[in-house]
Amino acid sequence: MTANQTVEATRPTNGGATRVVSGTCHHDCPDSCGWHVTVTESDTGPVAVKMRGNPDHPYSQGELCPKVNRFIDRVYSPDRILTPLRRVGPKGEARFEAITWDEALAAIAERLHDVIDTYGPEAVLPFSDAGNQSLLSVMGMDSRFFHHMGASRLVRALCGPTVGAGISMTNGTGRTLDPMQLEHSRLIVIWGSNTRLTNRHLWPTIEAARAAGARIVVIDPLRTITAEAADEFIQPLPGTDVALMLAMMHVLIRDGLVDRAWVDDHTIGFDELAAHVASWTPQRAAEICGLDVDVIERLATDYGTIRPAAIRSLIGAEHHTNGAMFYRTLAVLPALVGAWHDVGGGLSRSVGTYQDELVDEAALFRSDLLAGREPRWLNMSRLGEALTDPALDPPVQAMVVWNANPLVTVPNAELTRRGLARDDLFTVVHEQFLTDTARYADIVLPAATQIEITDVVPAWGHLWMGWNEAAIPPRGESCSNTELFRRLAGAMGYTEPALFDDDETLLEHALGAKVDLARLRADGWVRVPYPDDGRPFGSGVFPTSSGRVELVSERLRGLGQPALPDFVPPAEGPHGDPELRSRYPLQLMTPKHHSRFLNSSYSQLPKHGPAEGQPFVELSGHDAAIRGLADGDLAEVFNDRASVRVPVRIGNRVRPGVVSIPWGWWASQHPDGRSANALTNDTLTDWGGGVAYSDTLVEVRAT
Ligand SMILES: Nc1nc2c(c(=O)[nH]1)N[C@H]1C(S)=C(S)[C@@H](COP(=O)(O)OP(=O)(O)OC[C@H]3O[C@@H](n4cnc5c(=O)[nH]c(N)nc54)[C@H](O)[C@@H]3O)O[C@H]1N2
Ligand SMILES: Nc1nc2c(c(=O)[nH]1)N[C@H]1C(S)=C(S)[C@@H](COP(=O)(O)OP(=O)(O)OC[C@H]3O[C@@H](n4cnc5c(=O)[nH]c(N)nc54)[C@H](O)[C@@H]3O)O[C@H]1N2
Ligand code: SF4
Ligand SMILES: [Mo]
Repeated sequence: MTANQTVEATRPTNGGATRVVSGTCHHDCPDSCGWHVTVTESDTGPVAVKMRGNPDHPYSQGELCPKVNRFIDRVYSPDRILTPLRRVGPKGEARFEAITWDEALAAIAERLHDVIDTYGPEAVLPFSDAGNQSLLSVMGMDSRFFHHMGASRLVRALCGPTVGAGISMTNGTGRTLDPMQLEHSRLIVIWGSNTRLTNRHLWPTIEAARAAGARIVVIDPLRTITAEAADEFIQPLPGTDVALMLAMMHVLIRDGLVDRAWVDDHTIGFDELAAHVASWTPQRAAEICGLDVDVIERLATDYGTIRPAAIRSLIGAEHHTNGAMFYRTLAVLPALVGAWHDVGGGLSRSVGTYQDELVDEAALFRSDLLAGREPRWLNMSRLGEALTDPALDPPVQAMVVWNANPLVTVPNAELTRRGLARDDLFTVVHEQFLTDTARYADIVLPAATQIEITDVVPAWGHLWMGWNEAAIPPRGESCSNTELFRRLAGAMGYTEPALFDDDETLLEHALGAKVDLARLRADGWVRVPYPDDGRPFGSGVFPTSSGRVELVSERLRGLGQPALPDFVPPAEGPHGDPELRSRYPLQLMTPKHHSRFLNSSYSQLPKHGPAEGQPFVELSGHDAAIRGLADGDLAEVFNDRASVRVPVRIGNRVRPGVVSIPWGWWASQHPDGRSANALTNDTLTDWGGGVAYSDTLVEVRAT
């Protein structure tokens, strides 16, 4: 099967020829599934009529998911933006008129030049995330364009960098175990990941391990669908897991379950760690985590005695002020029991670093176009602050948004809204749909979808880099992200040749040295290099300065962080500021929850949103009863940031003291126009630049 080859040559009833084009899903999802798009030739050009999983894809094996099974509906949705639009009403009201690309580009160039002339180029803020995580679509031409301009730079850390920064402090790299190796594990601890929802194509591997005798433990503050499928479910209070990990270390050392030979050969700082965790008794952790002592004892004993032992995690647990410490500490556990020694042992998280090794980022991003300038960095998690802070010099006067819907995805959303509503802010949004963010744009530009773009998808959840062949041309006047920046560069009058490279040249620059692109295109995917014996650290050498796993970290000490793993309670958490807790005693979680949603990307579509019901807040029976709330009552969830009105659902997913508003709905779909992120905390994580969505305290009352 080849990626762009015609595999069927039939004649449908309308007389047009049919072909099947192979591609790869672009969503910010670990699974990066392979698909087949059936295309029919019609009088008006090629039409995509069907999309199915590619049965030959080595990871997804023919299955897509409830989000993407209806991707064709998304592509041909009557709500797709197909022409440039100019705002004609107040910001947020979504009154626009269609204009031509020439008009749009002229208006954008005039305004950006004005801003740059008056305030300097740093007054321009590029804002993007991973709406399309394909190699060229996620970053490249935009970097070149904004580097050449000298615009502010964006710290993109809503998702993932905190995990990597945490694990690196222990292992010297964020590189981890290939999740497919879990098939060899006999203990799988899924720690802060909702695999069956967010990483569904990994579940068969976990079930295969279970069939071969593996025990599956899930550790999560929420009783997720993954927790329900586990052999054991452990439900700590949010943000307290580091205490649990320290107590596990205590038990492992106390009971002689440490692999001393491996520890002596491959770690530094064991004696200091042992002295430190001596006081971290299961009793102490049990009180902090809200767990029973015997649960902690059993978990530690299982972890110290069952081999191969693997820990699986993704992202959710990083969203606390101690999020990097969570992952730094988690990475210590496999070292203590020598788990890396075993095939199927160790810590499994992103395998993106294996893919990154094939990409020449310098050639793609062209930082040299900064020409010695060092524009400031603004953190995407603090977008509201960046747009409203009177002390910011220069102020952000123009913003170009693509691949992102920040009004829905960034914490402290009402502050973002106040920023976006500023009359003196010029906002350009390149989008497929009129999102909450696009409603505030001065100019909206139409974006193509993945089946209209040729690109390469480096996966972070498995080892296959996928080719994505455009199945149909861009609909209407939409264009890809790379084409957007070529057009903007032309409109600005820039002449730097690197700003006009076509996609083929870009792929050659980015991958040509290490990947046979013709082969990738023909085969549809290539497996990235990974150790043949399945063990990422089989040699026992780690890329830290000591070459060993750093149980004690001088680098962390240098950053003003604890050199040893330590529990730092989040201020807005179960053991945080007592005054705040007296006003807002409930911990709010805003997890991914809906199988038909992918972040903010599907809730507006008729076969996705309505099928998932409507936004709600889930409370335990205990918390509902003491507030006089019954199932279905409309409640107000509030804190100092905002208040959100949602119906109550009494359920067993949350324990007393914890509530949940599943995330993914747009603010404009909430009854009072404010989403879960109106309430969430925009405090940054300890290190790594991420953000503490889940350190959010609220109160709930009847309305
Ligand atoms: N409360 C709370 N907030 C969260 C999270 C949470 O769990 N709870 N999760 C966080 C996480 S992990 C993430 S990754 C972020 C996700 O945040 P985002 O990346 O902003 O969200 P997405 O919905 O994946 O994509 C955003 C937009 O990209 C657009 N898009 C798709 N393809 C293209 C393209 O090719 N070109 C252009 N121009 N646009 C395109 C889509 O139409 C969509 O509107 O949200 C974070 N926010
Ligand atoms: N259906 C669907 N699939 C998706 C997405 C989606 O929106 N919908 N989004 C995609 C994206 S962008 C990403 S990054 C991945 C994320 O994949 P995951 O990381 O698996 O998903 P999350 O829901 O962000 O978080 C996972 C779990 O972390 C838990 N958690 C939060 N705080 C803590 C803590 O303190 N301790 C512990 N032990 N657990 C904690 C949450 O309760 C949640 O159940 O999913 C991807 N897949
Ligand atoms: S969203 Fe994830 S699970 Fe669904 S098709 Fe895309 S990569 Fe696969
Ligand atoms: Mo994410």
